[in-house]
Amino acid sequence: MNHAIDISPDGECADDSATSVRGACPHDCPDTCALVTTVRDGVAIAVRGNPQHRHTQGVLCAKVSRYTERSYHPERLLHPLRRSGPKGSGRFERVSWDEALDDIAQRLRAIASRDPQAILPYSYAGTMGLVQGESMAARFFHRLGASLLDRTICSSAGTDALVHTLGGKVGMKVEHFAESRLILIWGSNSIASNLHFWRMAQQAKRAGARLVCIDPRRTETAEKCHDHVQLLPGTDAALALALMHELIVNDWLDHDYLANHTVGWEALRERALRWDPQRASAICGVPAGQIRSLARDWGTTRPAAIRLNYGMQRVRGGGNAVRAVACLPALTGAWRHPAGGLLLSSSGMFPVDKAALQRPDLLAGRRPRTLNMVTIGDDLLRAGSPQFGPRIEALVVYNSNPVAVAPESARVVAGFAREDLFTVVLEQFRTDTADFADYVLPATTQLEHWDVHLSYGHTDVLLNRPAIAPVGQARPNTEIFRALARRLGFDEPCFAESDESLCRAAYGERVDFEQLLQQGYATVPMADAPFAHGGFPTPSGKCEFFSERLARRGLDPLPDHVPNHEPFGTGGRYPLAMISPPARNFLNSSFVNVRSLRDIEGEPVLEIHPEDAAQRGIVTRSIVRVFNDRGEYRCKAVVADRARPGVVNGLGVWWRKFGLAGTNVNQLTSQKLTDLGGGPVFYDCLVEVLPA
Ligand SMILES: Nc1nc2c(c(=O)[nH]1)N[C@H]1C(S)=C(S)[C@@H](COP(=O)(O)OP(=O)(O)OC[C@H]3O[C@@H](n4cnc5c(=O)[nH]c(N)nc54)[C@H](O)[C@@H]3O)O[C@H]1N2
Ligand SMILES: Nc1nc2c(c(=O)[nH]1)N[C@H]1C(S)=C(S)[C@@H](COP(=O)(O)OP(=O)(O)OC[C@H]3O[C@@H](n4cnc5c(=O)[nH]c(N)nc54)[C@H](O)[C@@H]3O)O[C@H]1N2
Ligand code: SF4
Ligand SMILES: [Mo]
Repeated sequence: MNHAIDISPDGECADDSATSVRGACPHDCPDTCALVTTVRDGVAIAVRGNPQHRHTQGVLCAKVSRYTERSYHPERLLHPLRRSGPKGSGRFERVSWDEALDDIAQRLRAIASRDPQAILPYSYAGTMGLVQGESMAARFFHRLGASLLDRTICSSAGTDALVHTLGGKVGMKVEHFAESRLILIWGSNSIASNLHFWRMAQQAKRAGARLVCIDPRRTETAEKCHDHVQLLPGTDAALALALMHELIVNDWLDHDYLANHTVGWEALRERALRWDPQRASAICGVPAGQIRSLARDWGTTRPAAIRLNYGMQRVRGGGNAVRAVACLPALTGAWRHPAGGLLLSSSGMFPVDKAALQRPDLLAGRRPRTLNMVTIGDDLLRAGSPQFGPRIEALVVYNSNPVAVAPESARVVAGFAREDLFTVVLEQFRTDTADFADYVLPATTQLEHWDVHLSYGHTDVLLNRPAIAPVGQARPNTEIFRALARRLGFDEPCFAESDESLCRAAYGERVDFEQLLQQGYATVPMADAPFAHGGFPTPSGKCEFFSERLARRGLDPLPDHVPNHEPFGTGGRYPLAMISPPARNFLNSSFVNVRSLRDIEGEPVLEIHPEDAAQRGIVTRSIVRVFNDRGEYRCKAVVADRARPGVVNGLGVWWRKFGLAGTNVNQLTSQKLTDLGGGPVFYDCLVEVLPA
């Protein structure tokens, strides 16, 4: 409690005995809200959005406005646990921290003495905090010489695509969408997953802007837009190329912008001219007339903007799709206006000193192999070989729930069930992954630790101060890795660095830490209309339609339509395409165990179009078998036109143990990868659905 400061924002504190502590939402969401936690007698009694923070505006989503329910959950892990039954049985006994850490250190030391690459860290964005994410943990694994993890499970296709088109994760400022006259919401269910952007879009709509949603699912966002382009999954590049076709033939082009600020226009022009709307219509499954009218909107409205998001990336051609869409603003010179252009992720605009946090120098010249987190199922089952390196003998999981979220669960579960695998899981709850651990170590939540944040939806840095003491014996991730480092004899001073000092190191002098301490957030200076006069952070300084760097990698230097691994209409036994976007009241697999939120979601469901349902004798609430060669999943059907014909929506990501037959939708998804970035293809998945 000594870290708590009373900020008394307007009307926050009802009485003198309560303090308010400023923080940041840690979850993997573009909005990175500023939180204010009210604490009385050492107990957090409410978590609210900070009304003074311009992006949060005092509003949190339903999930985090009930954060005290999560932090004080009766099933919070309160002390270390050691496995006492067979792998995966979820049977554990309580042990002391010393017992657990001593044994873990000894096991890791023994494996490392043979080959430290047999140890694999596995983490993602359970917290997006720069400190409780990859700081002390990365130092520990670097010093150990463990295998490196390629953290691809969400955004790497789009990242690679943006790097090779615009030069990085850069783009419009979110606040300017409020002034746009046309907004394409492309592969984003903003109401569910990017609420504070949606508020900007609403503001624009009230001022007369036109909103178009491009999504195979009729989402709550699509319903509130003026037009909905309900294309087949994995066909976005075809749509974007046809839009270019129309811009060219109607001369809705900014010739000056093309001449001065782009590379490869002639080549792209030639390719796009092969994509008339008729051809795209056949691939995308939308009327050619709708494509033409969308092109007219994009070609003739100023300022026009695209909120591009993750939906289109989770298919084989996800990288090319993002590249194709990212070219569109340059064709019309949309970038000239602050309210024109595109935003996928703003995270590239933060001057984070990663090396200071992660200390790759601790590798001391060693070059461990890198494993792709998407293929954890296959990799855990692989034998040692000269190509692969050593068999994985130990796995240390933190900030992630791979048994629920990684593709092709049958393989993932088989890997985690290996009796000869030593698994340590740092967690707040007994997740599906924790059930497979040899040791489960209780981790603090955001209310209990320090952290500092960037955002991928706005441009403010946020500081998170602890509001309450750790619940039970929980410890911050950093503290757990410090303790392991001590036991392994890592005596470099960096292993003694405090969390507050790590928070300062994240941005060094580039962000005013005193301001962060005072108000909880600080804005990263960034130009409005960053590319009005070109100046893209690419090697050429231009928007690269043609990428020399991709050509050098032996890849197509121009964006193209890359058909799905499992294209619609070719499935034979598996005629339906399944996508599995998030349920609104969960965040990936987080919050599934929070009762009040799970009650809203009800149970795992599959949305299916009335025509597809009728052909199969499926009615709403009937239990269906969803299956393909990788496995089978049972859930309740919802017959509704939220699903388009031919596409079923399996809303995720439920914990397996809450599923009807102990599985979730990832039983069906594949470990294949995207064209760029080595990302997952969760939405590139053919299935059949039958009554159970
Ligand atoms: N409430 C809530 N918010 C979240 C999350 C959550 O689980 N719940 N997850 C967070 C995380 S980690 C992420 S990455 C983001 C994800 O959020 P978004 O970026 O919005 O991405 P998705 O929800 O995966 O997909 C968005 C939309 O794309 C559609 N879609 C599926 N396939 C395609 C396609 O091929 N083309 C197009 N154009 N659209 C397609 C889906 O139907 C969905 O409605 O949200 C974050 N915010
Ligand atoms: N079928 C399908 N699968 C998907 C997706 C999909 O749309 N469809 N979405 C994918 C996407 S976009 C993503 S980003 C991934 C997300 O996958 P993950 O990053 O694994 O995200 P979560 O499922 O939220 O699990 C995060 C876990 O971290 C824990 N945690 C939170 N904070 C801390 C902390 O401070 N310390 C420790 N030790 N633990 C903490 C939480 O309790 C939670 O169990 O899932 C992917 N999987
Ligand atoms: S999950 Fe997103 S919308 Fe909800 S509080 Fe966190 S940052 Fe804000
Ligand atoms: Mo994600």
